[in-house]
Amino acid sequence: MSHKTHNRTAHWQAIDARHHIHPFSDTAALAAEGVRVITRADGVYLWDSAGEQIIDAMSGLWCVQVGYGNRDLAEAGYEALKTLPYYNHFFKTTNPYTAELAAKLATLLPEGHERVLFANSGSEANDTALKLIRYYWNLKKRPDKKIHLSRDYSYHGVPFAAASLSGLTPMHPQWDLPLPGFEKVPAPYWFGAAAAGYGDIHPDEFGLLIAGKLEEKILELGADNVASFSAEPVQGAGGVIFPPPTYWPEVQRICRKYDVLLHIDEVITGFGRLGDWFGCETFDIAPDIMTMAKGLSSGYQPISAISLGARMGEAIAMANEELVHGYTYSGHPVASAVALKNLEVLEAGLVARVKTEIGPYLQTRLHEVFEDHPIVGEVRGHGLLAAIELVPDPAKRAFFENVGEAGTHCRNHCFNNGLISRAIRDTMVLAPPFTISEGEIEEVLTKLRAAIDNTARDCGKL
Ligand code: PXG
Repeated sequence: MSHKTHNRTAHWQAIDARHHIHPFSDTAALAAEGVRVITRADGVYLWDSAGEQIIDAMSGLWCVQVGYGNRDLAEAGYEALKTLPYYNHFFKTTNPYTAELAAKLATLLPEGHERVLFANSGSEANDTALKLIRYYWNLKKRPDKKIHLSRDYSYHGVPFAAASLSGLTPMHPQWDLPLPGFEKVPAPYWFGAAAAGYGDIHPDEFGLLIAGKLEEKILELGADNVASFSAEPVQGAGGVIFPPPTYWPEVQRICRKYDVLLHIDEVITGFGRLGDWFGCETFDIAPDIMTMAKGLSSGYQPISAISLGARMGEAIAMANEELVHGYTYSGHPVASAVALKNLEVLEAGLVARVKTEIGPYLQTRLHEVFEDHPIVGEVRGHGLLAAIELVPDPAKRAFFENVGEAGTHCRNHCFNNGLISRAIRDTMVLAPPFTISEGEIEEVLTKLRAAIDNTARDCGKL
């Protein structure tokens, strides 16, 4: 890192502190502490303005599937920028990049998903999905079907509707949310079952029991009033919650029985994170509507998509009226070109690599490294998504009294040692780029082990 850049750190920190309000951050505290300035990235590494190298085991915000610095994506973007930097799809027009992207997606999506809409973020995709669900039931002359169900600990984005749909409760009070018409059911969080009062229950039994709570809620509200159930195949930001194997089949049976549309949010699980193109494949889920973002472009450009299964797709495409919805940048040509190239790169071997090589490697090594650790209660994961539960006593599935403290300590130890991992309550999370090598996984594990050892020392357990 050049001397000049180093000298500018204080300048960037000062202007940022004065003028930039950060997402999900305490602005005053951050200004006092001094923000870290990330200046460059390559492969699985980031560099800050002081020249420190950081290994990013979170793929940014769970999105950089192909790793940083992919030249093919950069060149695809540059070509599109030169050829058609902008045009929209409102006025009876399309462009080759977006048309090709829609067609390519149709070959990868679950059966019957032939039609897609584009937006710019996961939040917009989910807001759009909720509007399309409303519209569908209005078209079907079922205007009472208006309530959107979703789960505790879910993350679906931050606009009014998507935040209302989200079940992470800290997302609500500042904004007087949730809006009316949003109801929650419990998450299939087996590790937390004992702490939540379900006792020492087998995962299979727990999966059925929690799916049963969805049925109870539908009956309580009246099936005629329930529009949809929204869920991530594996809950990401809520703590990397993998459902027991009994959960998804039962949820689908219930949705079909009560004619509740199933909306699957693949924003984190989509595009290979679990070793299949979509979590729907991994868990054999047949969604009515699906939303995706992040890995669609590996985060290189802001773009998201909403795909419609046969039932919704036909009804909406054949409604014989204008669809009164769309963004200035829906299906942006540059973002579409980059996404198209990204899918090519993923298809050329990276998704398969997650399934058969690097995913299994990470999972095996995680179990080896953290087995019998004095504060590790569970290691769970699949593909390149994993979670490590930090607990005071691994023999019991009970949490630390002051939830979040151990996680924050551990996250800080990681950060100070050049590793980015995410702490969700007291769960450490990994979601590295698909290009990560075995050697780089070893680096992540060495640093994470040191951080968890230090955390154990902090709380007197080592
Ligand atoms: N759905 C899911 C499942 C997500 O994880 C969104 C929707 C919203 O996407 P946008 O593009 O609007 O952010 C997300 C986003 C975190 C973290 O700290 C997670 C997300 C975003 C920011 C932070 O885990 N997920």
